[in-house]
Amino acid sequence: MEKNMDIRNIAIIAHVDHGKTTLTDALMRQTGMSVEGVSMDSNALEKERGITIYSKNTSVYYKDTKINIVDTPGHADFGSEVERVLRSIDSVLLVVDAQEGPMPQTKFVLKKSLELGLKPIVVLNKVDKPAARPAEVNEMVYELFMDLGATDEQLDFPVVYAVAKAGTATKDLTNPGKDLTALLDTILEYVPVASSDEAAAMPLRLQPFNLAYDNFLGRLSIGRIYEGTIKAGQNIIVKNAENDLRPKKITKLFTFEGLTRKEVESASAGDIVMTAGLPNIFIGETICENADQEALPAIEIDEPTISLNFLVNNSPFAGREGKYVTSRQIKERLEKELEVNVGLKIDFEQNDFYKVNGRGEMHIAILLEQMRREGYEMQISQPHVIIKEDENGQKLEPFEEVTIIVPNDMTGVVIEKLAKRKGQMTEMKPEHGNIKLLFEIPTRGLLGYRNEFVVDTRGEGILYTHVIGFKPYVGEIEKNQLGSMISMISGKALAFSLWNLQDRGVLYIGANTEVYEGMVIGNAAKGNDLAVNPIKGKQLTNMRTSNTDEAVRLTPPWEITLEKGMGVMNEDEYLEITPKSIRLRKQFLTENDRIRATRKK
Ligand SMILES: Nc1nc2c(ncn2[C@@H]2O[C@H](COP(=O)(O)OP(=O)(O)OP(=O)(O)O)[C@@H](O)[C@H]2O)c(=O)[nH]1
Ligand SMILES: [Mg+2]
Repeated sequence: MEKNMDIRNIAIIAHVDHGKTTLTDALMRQTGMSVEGVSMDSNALEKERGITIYSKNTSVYYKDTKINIVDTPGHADFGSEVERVLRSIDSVLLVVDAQEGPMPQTKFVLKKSLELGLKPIVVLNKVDKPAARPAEVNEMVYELFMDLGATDEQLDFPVVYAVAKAGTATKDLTNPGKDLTALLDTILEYVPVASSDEAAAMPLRLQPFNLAYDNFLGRLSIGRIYEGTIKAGQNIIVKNAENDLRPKKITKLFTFEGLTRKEVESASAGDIVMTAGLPNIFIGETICENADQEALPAIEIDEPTISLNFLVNNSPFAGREGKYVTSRQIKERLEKELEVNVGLKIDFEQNDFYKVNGRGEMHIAILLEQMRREGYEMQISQPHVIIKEDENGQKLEPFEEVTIIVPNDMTGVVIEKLAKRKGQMTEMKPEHGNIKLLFEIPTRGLLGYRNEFVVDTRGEGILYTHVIGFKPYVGEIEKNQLGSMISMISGKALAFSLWNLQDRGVLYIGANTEVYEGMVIGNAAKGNDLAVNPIKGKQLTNMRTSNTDEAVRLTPPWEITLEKGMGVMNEDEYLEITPKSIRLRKQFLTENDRIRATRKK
């Protein structure tokens, strides 16, 4: 890098799907850093789900300035990732869908940005949508800034109108842009220069805000250089908040260029770099030149809120589909995950299971999905919330803010159910034709609710959640847990028997599914577990009946996915996960063993 090139550091933040990644991709293309078809959502799962899971860095060059950009995930379960990033950049592009307007996650990321004293640039995106209402949304964004206590300076935000998909931006809607020049110029105008000659002349201080992993280089840290210069091969000292010192050596140094990393000899204050050679480096530590330099203020990592066990798959179908099935293989994979998955904590103390703590069901589900794609098989136990104690011995549990948007006639059932689950309604107001409801609710009460919500609102409702922290435990929550319909036999499920069973609960499997004794094939509406025989054929009569089995009309099964399974599973069940299948099962497969197990309790 040239010596005194200007650097600007920004993050792109927004609610899910408002167009952060599309905008980042277009910025990279128009500055010549990538080509059509290349996306920041580079991970296979990200591509498939169409969401960003990991925040990622890129850099583009514009008018002799290097702009480091961090694209962040919009989904609330990855919200703590955004917070870390915000600590290390100088401004944000707050992207807001010009039709939808500010949504729950817009509020959370903006709140954090304002608290950190950042001055956002507002990008009203998707102004091409026929129902876009940029003027109105602009007003709503202004109100949101006010509600969140923005300073006068912050309230004076510039607004850029964009069609990220087409790669255009303008500051004046009557004069549509042809490219993203208007946005790039706004960035140069408003984002402070990342460093100064004075800072560059000081001894090195660098703080990682993200981790990455390379099979050859091991753990990598991604951080911002606040002061001084870092060189490949340099001996440095890692300091943490407790002021522990670890002398280490930077083996390799990289900066970002488009989507690739570029190996460099040195980098200076203001830049964002990736370092190799620090196997135990962690987010928020300080890399310094001398032992007597002060550590930078730590970056807090949000604590896990839910916990569950990972076990070896020991179902009768174990090992049929997976490549990696042993507990050692699962352990190694989880250890590797800890290298990069900052919100995750794992307890390897037990021999027969690993206790995995994460930031929500989606956080865990993404890990499980990654693992099954790579060929792993495993089982998980029912997720539980993590209960803590404060210094006075008071029990605390995680709470979430839930935003629900539903048609008017569905508010009754939502309010009733969330009240039962100890939710407190904090707001209720009309929002273009629908009703918006806000609740504060213990995570415990929310577990398993999503599935019910979809059914109760016939798929028309929208539900967003966001962890707000630990609060005093609210006591027992009574849930009308459904029972499970359990196969008492192994074999292939027949349409005829399923047809008889579908009145007694919702089926999770269709005809011809292979089942085993102890597998859960549906729920039992009556409440208690129900052992059934799903492979029984129609009794033969004198009539020709060979074709009746196919003729039977079945309601389509409610197929178990990772998230659905985690939501409906009971305490005494496991979710069996293989590259091809997700099955629910009883921990004890035979009825006798189950009876014996309950007697023991
Ligand atoms: N009509 C229209 N659609 C857009 C525009 N920009 C993005 N989209 C679409 O919006 C969807 C979401 O875009 P993304 O860029 O993945 O959104 P994101 O904010 O990165 O989403 P997460 O990272 O998952 O929070 C995609 O289908 C885009 O094609 C736009 O300017 N106009
Ligand atoms: Mg994205």
